[in-house]
Amino acid sequence: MSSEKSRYYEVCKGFNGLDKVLLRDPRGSSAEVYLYGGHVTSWKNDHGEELLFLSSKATFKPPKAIRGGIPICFPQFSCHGNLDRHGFARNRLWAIDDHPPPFPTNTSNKAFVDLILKPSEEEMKIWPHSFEFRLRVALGPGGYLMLTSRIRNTNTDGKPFSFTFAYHTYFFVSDICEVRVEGLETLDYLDNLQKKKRFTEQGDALTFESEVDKMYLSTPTKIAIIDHEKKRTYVLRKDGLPDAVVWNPWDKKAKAMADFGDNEYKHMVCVEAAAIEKPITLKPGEEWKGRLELSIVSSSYCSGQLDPRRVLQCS
Ligand code: TA6
Repeated sequence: MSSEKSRYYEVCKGFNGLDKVLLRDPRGSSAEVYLYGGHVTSWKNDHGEELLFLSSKATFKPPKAIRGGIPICFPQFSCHGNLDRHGFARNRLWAIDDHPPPFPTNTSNKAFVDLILKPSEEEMKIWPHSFEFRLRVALGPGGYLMLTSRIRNTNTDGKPFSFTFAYHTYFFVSDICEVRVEGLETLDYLDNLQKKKRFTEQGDALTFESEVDKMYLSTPTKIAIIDHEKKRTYVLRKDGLPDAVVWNPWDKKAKAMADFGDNEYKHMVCVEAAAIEKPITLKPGEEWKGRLELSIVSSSYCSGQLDPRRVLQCS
């Protein structure tokens, strides 16, 4: 590996000796990706502050998924099918892809890693489809984090396949009661706490005072997560992912999850870029691309007024 490359990229051992890749941007921001699950577990700004929530009780023991960071739900979101919840990609070992096909967009990023997942014989028994899932995780100048998934149907039997998908991002927040999510107002959603009954969101920002598990349909490509206390706004941009899921387990569910601390619900919110309502169908040879870009803006960016609408309107 060239010295140039190692400035931005390093393969090392993480928890339980699992392989991980460290990405570094010379200005100080960084990210960590485990080959187990193709799972981003850390994203830090150029002050070294962690921006993703990772449970203090997360287990790094296959086949259990890692609790926190950005789990990848594929080929099934939640219980939308007969596979285990959220599919199998998050509890499989991915490989580093040293010879990825040319990347669709011209990018100046140097801090990136390409991972690849192909089905094992085991998978083919439960989901009889041949595919190539390429994931690029990139840390941009200025510290934004970008995940680009390219999924290709490589079936040789002429069969198409369909799947649902989510980047199940756990954002770190200082106090969930002080968080607002902007960009989902007036949209229809399916409430997972009410047998997926369909509702229309009220006209104001989403705030949190109890368990939330909602699947928003056909959302804008930008969503803002505002952490008032931290004077920080996460801007989530997405392509190829029409839906968005918002989740906080609150106290009871938190206590019921072994790999989650009883009070940790106060410091996380999941806002997940997803394709659920209309499953994606690929014929052999076809490829789908789903992109997630996370960035942060501080309140000063909006001249002191934390005006999320301006954030969503800004470039
Ligand atoms: O994305 C929200 C959700 O589907 C919730 O219903 C909740 O189950 C959460 O995912 C976590 O799922 P997990 O399988 O990681 O425990």
